[in-house]
Amino acid sequence: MALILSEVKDTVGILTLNNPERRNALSLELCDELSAALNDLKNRKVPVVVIRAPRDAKVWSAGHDIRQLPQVCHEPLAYDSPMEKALRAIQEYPGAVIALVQGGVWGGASDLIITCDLAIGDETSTFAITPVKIGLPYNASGIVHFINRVGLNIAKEMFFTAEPVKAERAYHCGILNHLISSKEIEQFTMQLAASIAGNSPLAVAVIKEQFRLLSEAHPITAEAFERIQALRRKVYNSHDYEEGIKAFFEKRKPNFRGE
Ligand code: YXS
Repeated sequence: MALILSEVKDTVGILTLNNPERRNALSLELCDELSAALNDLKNRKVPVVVIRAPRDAKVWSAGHDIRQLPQVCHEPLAYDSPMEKALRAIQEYPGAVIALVQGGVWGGASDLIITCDLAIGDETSTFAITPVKIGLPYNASGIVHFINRVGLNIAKEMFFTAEPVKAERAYHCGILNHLISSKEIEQFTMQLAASIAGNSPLAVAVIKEQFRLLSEAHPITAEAFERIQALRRKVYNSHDYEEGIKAFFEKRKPNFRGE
């Protein structure tokens, strides 16, 4: 069964997450299919892509597939992991990538949404980033995505609380470009996509790459880089990370010890 359904309507590609049994968790396989589908649309010179879950989904995506998170003592969000590769495929797609969001968005899927160029949500959309729930150290590029999108204080609140941000607030803090009713969101998103597709694809692609290069340009010293890696290693080597994953599978609250 395809985990990503792909179709092209006129000038707009539509990629639909298709793993409802696992609440569209971003499994290694689903992320690989997402990257491959984006690459296929790129080769077909499709100027705009919409990424969505099935209509009226209660859960847009449950985030990284926790069953597939590497066990303790291994980097959980490696640069060359399928999820990180899929996020870069979105960033590097030579055209606008628009998230059409209905339902709950969890963990790495929230990072995916804010990595898209635009996000359109309905009243059921919520957004949570949850590494502190499982004792996991998020990665630097993901944190930069949140700082750029919602600003330091909102990003810190999202990471520290791991609580879902509801639709209205998601719109006011910049996660969503538009908050549109569930009845109208599909038509609205397709019209927006078609209007962008009618503009110069070369200019859109180059301006998108300029935004990426300029917004990701955070100078960092070698010492700061090494300090980030050392701090993150401390976390993914910790009892808390091991306990966080175990608790998820045992469907219980984790007993974190801070070590
Ligand atoms: O028990 P079975 O086998 O039926 O499977 C259940 C869940 O275990 C499974 N499932 C997942 N499996 C792997 N990874 C996941 N993230 C995940 N989420 C769910 O799907 C089956 C149905 O789940 P269930 O019964 O809970 O569905 P529900 O409709 O009652 O609730 C839907 C959710 C999404 C509210 C609930 O499943 C949930 O809270 N899931 C975990 C959401 C979450 O914390 N995601 C963060 C993943 S870690 C991540 O993305 C980053 C690494 S980070 O942590 O840094 O943000």
